[in-house]
Amino acid sequence: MISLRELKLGAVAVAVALGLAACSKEEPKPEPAKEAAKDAPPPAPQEIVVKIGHAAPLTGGIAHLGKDNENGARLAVEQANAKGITIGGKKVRFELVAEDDEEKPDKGPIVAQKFADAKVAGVVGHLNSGVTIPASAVYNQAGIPMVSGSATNPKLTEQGFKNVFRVVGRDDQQGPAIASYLVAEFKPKTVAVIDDATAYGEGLANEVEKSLKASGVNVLPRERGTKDTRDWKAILTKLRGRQPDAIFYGGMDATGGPLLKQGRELGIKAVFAFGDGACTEEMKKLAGEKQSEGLICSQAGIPVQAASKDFLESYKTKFNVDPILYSPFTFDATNLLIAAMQKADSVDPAKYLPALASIKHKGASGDIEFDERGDRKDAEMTIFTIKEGKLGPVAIVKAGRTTKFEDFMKAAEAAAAAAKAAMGKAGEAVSAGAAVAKEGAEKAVDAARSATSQALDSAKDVAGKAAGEAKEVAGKVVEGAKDMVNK
Ligand code: ABU
Repeated sequence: MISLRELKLGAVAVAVALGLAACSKEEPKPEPAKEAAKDAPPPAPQEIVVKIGHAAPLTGGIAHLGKDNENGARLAVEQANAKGITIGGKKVRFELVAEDDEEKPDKGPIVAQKFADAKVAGVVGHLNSGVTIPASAVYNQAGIPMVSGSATNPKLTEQGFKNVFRVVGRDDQQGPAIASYLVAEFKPKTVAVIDDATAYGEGLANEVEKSLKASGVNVLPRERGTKDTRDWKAILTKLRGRQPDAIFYGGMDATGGPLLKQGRELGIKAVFAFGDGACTEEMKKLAGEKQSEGLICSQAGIPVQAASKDFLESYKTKFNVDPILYSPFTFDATNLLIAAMQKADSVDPAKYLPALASIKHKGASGDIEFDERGDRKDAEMTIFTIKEGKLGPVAIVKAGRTTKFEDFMKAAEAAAAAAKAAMGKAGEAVSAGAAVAKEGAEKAVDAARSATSQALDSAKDVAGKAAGEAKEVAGKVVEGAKDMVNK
């Protein structure tokens, strides 16, 4: 006869045995709705729209340059959206909000306030220094980071605003570069300087004049027009009488073209030299092929034709025209804002601003870093000339050193090849590392598999034994129960 304790144990053992039996049975089929929910992909991250403002003249004499700037920014936004960027756990769709500031200084703050009201996360622009400088005060007040791809007047980054950046060089770099090229190549004794009375034109003319005078060149009293002057004949006729060896003009191509044309028509033989705003293919159309021959001009950055191949091809494919002047820079400016947001994992201007200030970026216009003022470190200056009807770069001035453009390109190509080779080596190293890691992982998986199967085997043994014992005890329980009933 078995004891009461054995009976209890037996009851437990029966329960265990029945439980084991139940475990070996097929699971009941889950309800279809529940199953579908389980198999559904995880919910897509929530999408947010991040606005980036772009401002430039889209009407008026330099609308072609404004559109070129906008195209650069638009291309960067579209490429970022095509990549599908996630920031702060949310999928981001960037939206370019483009405004026409009409090249008017008083329109700058109005457009800036419009952007602030629209809660843009950052601004690319403006094009003109004279518009960017007053607009920058509004962006500073609103805490909106802004990056100009073309404004070159030094004052822009000397206001102590922490949110203001530019990816082109400054006119106190550009002025000396074009002036020294003029002096070295043409050895002028007397130079006339004209400007368009804008922050850019006048500022650049001042820098050129300073450098020329430092080289011992006689500079004639300043002549001045406006950003809308198309008739320069009175000024040019006056200057013709002074017989300058060269004429420097600080202004944009829309006004520089007629200046050059009328100068030649008046029989002026002097060398004409212009700054970046008037260093475009447009010059040949505005002044005429013959009249524009021999023009020298500068750009406060690399020439557009030296921009990255990817950028040049993508721009042409998208807009069906070649980039004109600053679009590689506005493309970079836009990408800098986006890269800073990614680095900070935030689209909040206050949070990503420090990331923007310390960014290191490989852009279409070269490697970009900012100094403490927000100026581009080590910006290149390019000197161009129109020769045989072609506007082409002839020299690059960097850190006061002048290099022939062909030599600059050779060095850049060698550096690109070296970088490619280094990337290839890094890729091989990564692959080798990956192979070792793969082998290790396969071994670990095998070991885990065998441990699992051993564990399963012993679990089966234990379960089998337990079931056997349970059966035996259950038999005794039944017998004991029968005895108890009989008694
Ligand atoms: N850098 C030339 C044109 C733009 C400006 O006003 O600075």
